[in-house]
Amino acid sequence: MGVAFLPMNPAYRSDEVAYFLGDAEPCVAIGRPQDAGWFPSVAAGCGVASVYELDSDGGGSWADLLDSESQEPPPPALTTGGDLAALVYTSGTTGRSKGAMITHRNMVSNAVALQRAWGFVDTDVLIHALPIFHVHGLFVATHTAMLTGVPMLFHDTFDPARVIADLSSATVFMGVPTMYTRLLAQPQLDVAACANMRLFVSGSAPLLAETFRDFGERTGHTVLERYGMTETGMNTSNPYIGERKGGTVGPALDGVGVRIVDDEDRVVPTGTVGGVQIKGPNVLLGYWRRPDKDAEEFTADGWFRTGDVGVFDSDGYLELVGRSKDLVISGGYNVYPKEIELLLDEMPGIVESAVVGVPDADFGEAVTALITVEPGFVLDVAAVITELKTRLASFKVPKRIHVVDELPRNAMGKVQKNVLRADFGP
Ligand code: MLC
Ligand code: AMP
Repeated sequence: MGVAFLPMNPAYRSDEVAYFLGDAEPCVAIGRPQDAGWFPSVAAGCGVASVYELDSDGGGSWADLLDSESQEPPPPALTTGGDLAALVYTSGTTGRSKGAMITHRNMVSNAVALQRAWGFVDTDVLIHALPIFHVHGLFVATHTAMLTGVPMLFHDTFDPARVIADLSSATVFMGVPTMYTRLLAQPQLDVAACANMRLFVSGSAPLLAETFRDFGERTGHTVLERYGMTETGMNTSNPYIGERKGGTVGPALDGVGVRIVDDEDRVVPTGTVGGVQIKGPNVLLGYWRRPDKDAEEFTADGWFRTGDVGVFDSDGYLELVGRSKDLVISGGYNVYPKEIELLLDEMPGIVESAVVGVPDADFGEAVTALITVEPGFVLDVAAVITELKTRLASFKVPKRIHVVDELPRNAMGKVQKNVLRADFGP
């Protein structure tokens, strides 16, 4: 149709939605009936010309409009591979979220590479239980199935018991690590339950070694871990045929360039840790209206800086060892600490705050806030959480808040988040 799609998490609150609509300036916005009390007015306030509604059964004013015009569909717009297909907002390293401009070529090249790498065949059936507003559920899962022309058993929320009940009618499942630990918590998960399955894929966050091991022991399946990001789609994958090494995200996918560099963007020898950079037809066109960010995130010779830190082993498998970006990944959702720190620092009685991700058995990392307060001030933690929930999607709201005397700083005066993660971890 020549339009670009901007998906949004329905958990976002009005301030978050207003930011995305104000930045992207879409001409049409489509909301859910349950948000009718605020979504249309927020969209109108951002200058969106037309606001429609769509419910989860496919009804609503948007569906009515399509029906009324369905007799004579408009001629397809002239779209080329390099045209914008989607704007997907991502929390990035600094500043507010940026719109990653994803082209048709980005999507197609990645879908074809994954379809081949994971051996999709026309007898496959995919269990799709991921959110469809991030690239994992929206592109990776949906596109591999649709490109192969196979059915998806579509779950509108992730319920581990329901996934297990569907395993006997399916062949492929894709999930984030939290989904695998929650599946393992179900006693019904065993070899017999998985007898019809051929592939379990994990990504979006690190799969713990014990989850990889326990899943293999319980089901007889070796989880295939892969690595990607909004800006690049998928970059590396453990092989479908060949050794799947736990703790690694496998070699580069066909057609995708992956290199490890030092601080001067020079390629380092195999076995040396460095920054992960990506080049290929999967890499975004650029950031929406942010040439300054394009200049920062791409090298002069066109490689994209992921902000991930990794190392290649002698077999060409990539191991991710950390992130240079200040980002928490909780249950596969990215949380940008600065966004929460700015809200906390505005609250009465709070002097300053630092938000970090500490290891968590369920979410992998749990958003945790450390706060200093004015002398004699008694912080009402429950009230802080309630206030944050009015401003932020609840997955961003800290699971724990600790009041501390001071925040540890290095010689440059920068808060030492690694010290906080170690001190407040389990
Ligand atoms: C839900 N909550 C979370 C959370 N998910 N809090 C922290 N981190 C999360 N990931 C909140 C809920 O809002 C609720 O808060 C409380 O935790 C309990 O919720 P729940 O019922 O346990 O959560 P549930 O709805 O079951 O969701 C868990 C989940 C979900 C794992 C199914 O988080 C999820 O679908 N994650 C996948 C995200 C994803 O698709 N990432 C891919 C990004 S693309 P309260 O306060 O209201 O009680 C990408 C690139 C790549 O990264 O490589 O793929
Ligand atoms: P997003 O911006 O939501 O697309 O998140 C992308 C980030 O998720 C990457 O830059 C990595 O930090 C992280 N990520 C994705 N897959 C993996 C994985 N298999 N292991 C570790 N981190 C991952």
